[in-house]
Amino acid sequence: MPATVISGRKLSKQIREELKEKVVQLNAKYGDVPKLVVVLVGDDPASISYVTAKEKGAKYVGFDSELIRKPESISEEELLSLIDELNNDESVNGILVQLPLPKHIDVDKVIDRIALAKDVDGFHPENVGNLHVGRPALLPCTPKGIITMIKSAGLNISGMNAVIVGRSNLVGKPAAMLLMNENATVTITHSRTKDLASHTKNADILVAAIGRAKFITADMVKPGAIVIDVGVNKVDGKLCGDVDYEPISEIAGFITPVPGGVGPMTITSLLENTLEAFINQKK
Ligand code: BQF
Repeated sequence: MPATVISGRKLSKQIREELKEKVVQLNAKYGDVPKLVVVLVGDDPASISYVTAKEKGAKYVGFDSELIRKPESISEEELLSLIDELNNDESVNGILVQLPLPKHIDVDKVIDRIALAKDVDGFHPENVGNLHVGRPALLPCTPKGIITMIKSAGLNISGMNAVIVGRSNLVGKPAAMLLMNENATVTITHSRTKDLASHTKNADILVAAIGRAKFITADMVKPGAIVIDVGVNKVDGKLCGDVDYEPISEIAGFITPVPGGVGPMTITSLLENTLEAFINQKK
């Protein structure tokens, strides 16, 4: 039997309708709606498409949203003082600096500067630390979206073997932490892992976050597994996942498509985080 497709597009639509209603209620209560500010440095086409999706999502659910564009030539100091301004602006609830940044800017300095309460990407080390020790935190958007997708299919993560391929700070590591919080048994694999397939074949949940088109092949997948494809690779101008979709959809129990899978849910998680940040700042 072919795998059940977990559509991030459909799930995002549902959640965004719910968010829209919450925004109406919050506006009635506070006379104010959440405001998200996205900062884009330079004009990388992929980054432009990502910030456009974020703005569009924010506007759709009724947030105030502002895109601040700066030239590639902006100095680190100038960018840091822009963040200070946004931190001090009470009308701003969420701040997101689109990554990657130009090489002359230290990304760690930029992330460290964002006020903890407004860090809707969940990348600030104190948010990361809070997640690590199980305290309340704004969660990184992609891993948060992955958990939402698995749960939406009515699946109970507890006790499952979760294998993550890729150990980035943005996806692999925080996904491991969230899955562990759901009582999964977690393995993080990466480019130096020996006999990768021996790990992935044991996965009830397989998270592919490598960044190489069709890297995960059918022989690496356990029958019935939940396969989560985080890849956003451009191949001949088309978006392509890290998973070899067609053959694997014949083996897996559940699979997320690319496009229309984890990507839209990443944006939806950002909207959820912005709403959460707003509520916390009103308390
Ligand atoms: C879809 C991202 C790598 C590096 C930096 C919808 C997005 C992507 C795909 C999107 C991503 C990837 C984002 C789809 C934001 C996800 O329909 O499949 C939306 O906008 N993403 C980002 O901001 O920075 C990245 C990937």
